[in-house]
Amino acid sequence: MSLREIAARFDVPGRLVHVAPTGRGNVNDTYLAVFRTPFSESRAILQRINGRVFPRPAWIMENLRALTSHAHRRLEREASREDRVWQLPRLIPCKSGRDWLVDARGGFWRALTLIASATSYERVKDAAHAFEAGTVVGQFHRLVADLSPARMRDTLPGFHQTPEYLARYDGARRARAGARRLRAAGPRLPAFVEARREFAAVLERARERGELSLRLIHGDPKVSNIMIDDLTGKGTAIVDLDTVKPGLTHYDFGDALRSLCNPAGEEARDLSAVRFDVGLCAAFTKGFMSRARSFLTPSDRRYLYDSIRLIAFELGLRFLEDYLAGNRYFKVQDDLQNLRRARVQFKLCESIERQEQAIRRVLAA
Ligand code: GN1
Ligand code: MG
Repeated sequence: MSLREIAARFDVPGRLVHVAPTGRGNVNDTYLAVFRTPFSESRAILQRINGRVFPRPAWIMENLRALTSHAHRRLEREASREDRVWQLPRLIPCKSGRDWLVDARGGFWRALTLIASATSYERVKDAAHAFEAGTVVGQFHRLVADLSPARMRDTLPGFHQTPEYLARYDGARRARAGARRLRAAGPRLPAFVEARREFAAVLERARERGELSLRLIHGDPKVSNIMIDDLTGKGTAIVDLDTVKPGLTHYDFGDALRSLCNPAGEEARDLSAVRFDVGLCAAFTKGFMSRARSFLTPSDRRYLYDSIRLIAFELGLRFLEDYLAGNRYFKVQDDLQNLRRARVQFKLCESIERQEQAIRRVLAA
């Protein structure tokens, strides 16, 4: 089945006129499909879920249904009190009535509505952008605060559980090819990891002690998944809903900040440009708290700093492990890309550590 044939199976009004890759996802394949009638146009996002990463794609769809029906109902109910129209993509079923289709090669496809007249950016623009991103992430958490995580599937077991990534890294560095790759990359990377081995369990230990509890999370609130309204400049939606599952709110808080507060971006080639910008962190946190303050507990707040430091470290570790294992998880354009990405996150993590006191002050405000 061709891409065009797949796109045409989804229930969008009109005839398919265009379908082409869009976005820069590291895991799934994403396309924009355009349909036209003699008097209108509809656009949809078409995605093939990466079956190597997500063992049960149908569970993603179950979570998505539960999330969006809850969120859309609440958004409607609250609409008249809001200063904007908050949005969240909706599933587009196939003409057959099913939510997804599987192609002849086993590829798992689904379609989502496009958030129109809005843009997501690969890198942060300014403090106003960071503030709006904060409102979007906070609004997402507010919306799902009354949705029981026990009802949702764990679509990606171990996701954001740093000790598990450490164990995988240990496996990769002990394998012959991984050991060779790690040696060639120099002694600083393994030393960096060793110095943070204890710290890696900080959030999981807090969860075991009952200080933090499972909620529903987005899982991937990086800056490029946050949509800013082109017409008003306000945050309007968060997209990329594949990792919505039970987890700690802290995974999202840390992930959003490690992404947003690095103005050089994840793919930076010049390491000296990579740093954690505390001003952007302050702006994001202000936006986030404007929506989320009411349901964060004092204990939640105590771990916010750790979450930022941890997720930067964890993502670096994930990139490094994937490089050692031969680039099987994250898509790459060249063999060294995951190694470069790891260095960027570790550099960012160091910058976070150096500014710990200033960051803690901003988070307490
Ligand atoms: C992956 O595929 P994408 O770009 O949405 C990854 C995230 C990482 C991100 C880093 C399922 O997200 O955890 O933070 O790359 N998603 C998965 O860019 O592993
Ligand atoms: Mg994602």
